[in-house]
Amino acid sequence: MRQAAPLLAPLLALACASANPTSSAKPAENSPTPARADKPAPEPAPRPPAFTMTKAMVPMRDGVKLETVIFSPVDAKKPLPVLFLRSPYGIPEDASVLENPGVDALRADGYIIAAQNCRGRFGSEGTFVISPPPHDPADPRGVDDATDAHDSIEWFVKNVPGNNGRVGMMGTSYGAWTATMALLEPHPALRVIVEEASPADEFTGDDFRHNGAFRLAYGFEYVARMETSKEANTVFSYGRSDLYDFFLDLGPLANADARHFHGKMPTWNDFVAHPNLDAFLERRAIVSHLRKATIPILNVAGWWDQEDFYGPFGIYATLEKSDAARKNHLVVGPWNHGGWGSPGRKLGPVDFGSDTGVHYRDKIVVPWLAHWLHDKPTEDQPEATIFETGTNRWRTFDRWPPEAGVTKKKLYLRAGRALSFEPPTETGRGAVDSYVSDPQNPVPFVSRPIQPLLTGSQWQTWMVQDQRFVDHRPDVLSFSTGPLDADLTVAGDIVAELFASTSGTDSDWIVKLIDVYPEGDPKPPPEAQADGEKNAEPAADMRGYQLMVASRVLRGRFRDSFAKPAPIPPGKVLRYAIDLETRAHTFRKGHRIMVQVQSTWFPVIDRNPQRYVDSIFAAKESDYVAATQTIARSREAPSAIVLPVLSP
Ligand code: PG9
Repeated sequence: MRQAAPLLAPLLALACASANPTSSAKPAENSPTPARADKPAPEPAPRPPAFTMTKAMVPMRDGVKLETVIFSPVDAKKPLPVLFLRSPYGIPEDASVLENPGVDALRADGYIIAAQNCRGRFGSEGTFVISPPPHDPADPRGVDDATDAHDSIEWFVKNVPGNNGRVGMMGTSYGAWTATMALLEPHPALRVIVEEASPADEFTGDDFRHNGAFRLAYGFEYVARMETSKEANTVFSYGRSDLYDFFLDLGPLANADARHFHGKMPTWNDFVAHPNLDAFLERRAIVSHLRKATIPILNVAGWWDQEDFYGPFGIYATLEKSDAARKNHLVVGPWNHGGWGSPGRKLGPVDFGSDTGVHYRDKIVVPWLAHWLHDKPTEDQPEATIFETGTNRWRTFDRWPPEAGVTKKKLYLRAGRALSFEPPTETGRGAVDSYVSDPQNPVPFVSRPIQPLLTGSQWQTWMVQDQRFVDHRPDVLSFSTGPLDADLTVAGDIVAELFASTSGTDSDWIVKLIDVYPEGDPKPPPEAQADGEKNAEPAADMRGYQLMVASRVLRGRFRDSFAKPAPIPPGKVLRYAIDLETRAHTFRKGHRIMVQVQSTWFPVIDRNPQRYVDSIFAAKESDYVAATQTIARSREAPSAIVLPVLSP
């Protein structure tokens, strides 16, 4: 069955609906507050059709034709720009998806909307490859997603009645990647790009690997979804109620192919063939090819994006190196993957105090598109528009990460599972904490039973789950400050410096930075509210809540080089720098800061066997061994988390 909604996610985002590009299931926690059921909601008045739909097979330079639908407003009074969306997830079968009051803001400005299936997906001809690299520049006949965008735009401006010769590309995730690819061979009619969570580098930080550690559950399920059938987004049947059990029973990674894929999933074969960073993987990272924002581009990220958080920052930073013309901008909100399409007031139980998704749509992206495609005068787009969580407010910065007012401060791991800005005074080998990491009993990344990622709802909000579900495990070390006596804001890039040893010869180091909410007695039930209809949902009990604000894994073998992994000398204390990416968060007065350290995070990350093998994709059952992990907190080996503290 075709899935129209994913492709139109960016428009549905404008349409105030929650749409996730890889899931038709909506995250309940991210949905608008339901109205109380005691009064039936009035039926919305039927709306006249707003768009006519035309189907086209749009020819590319190599003769391949791509399946495309074009929606033209019925009441256009002047030639209009085209908003162009490309993805591999399917195109709508009719215009009903646009008959939504939320599209009114766009409708008022007036756009022709074109949606296209990438090569080899659904009715598009050609061969599908997940995020293929750009063609060899020496090959004048080469094709890729940049040439496909170019050739489509050429066709639109010549063939779509009523277009004004301007095109904007936008998309979420894969769709954002296709829009960003258009920068490599931009058609002169392409005037603006909005990329919402495009991946930038699948080895370092996006869907499939983080710092080289394999994102097992996502990689497995996504590949099965996309490479089982040309005509469908396939739902993999696990035959189990808990993904934790499914992947643990799978055993060594090699069994995924032996038992399930049988060599038929090209992308899985690529994972296996390229365990380390190499020329093949570098060519696949869009950041290796981007040079300059010759077209205005809005890079949009969500703080709790479970798929492509690294991407928009990577693209923004790459283009920023040569952006004297200020065409490259950043927007970050308190969202999961696609959350900019939800009301954005809440993510899971975490309440941000206002409808941040609505703000993004009404105040940022609709005016931005209108400016570049309709010449509407608007205020200058700030360099970086950032939602600071904790204080829950939008702020603007003239660069990201910010430098003005930022001091890097080390928060040290101390004896008694404490965290302190005072460095440790103890010396010697005794100033350590230890745990046993057992690949046969890995730490789950979200509470069990773990649902399928792309059809369940857990995946959407796992990054805001209360971390108390693991803090009592003996293989999770939790270090904490006392209650803060003043707000503490971090803005910018965070790094953990671990001085650690393992009894094994390879190890994962996972560090989580957590905001612990104050304890206390339960609040009395809220008084009946005057606007009880609107605020019917009771506020979540957040006492003691452990909210993960940053988290990352480093696979120890890659500590010095992603291209040349090396075994860890057993028992040797080494310094590991774990990049916890970037944040804007205020730990409020009375909250505590916590750091958790662990060595498994399953099955979001595959198990490190902990015995060094050349490729973990070829590890044998007997390579998966328990190891004693030791984290130093002494004067000579002062493990710490380095925070970019922003002065108030
Ligand atoms: N995160 C998805 C994806 C993008 C690009 C490559 C592979 C996966 C998506 O949501 O489209």
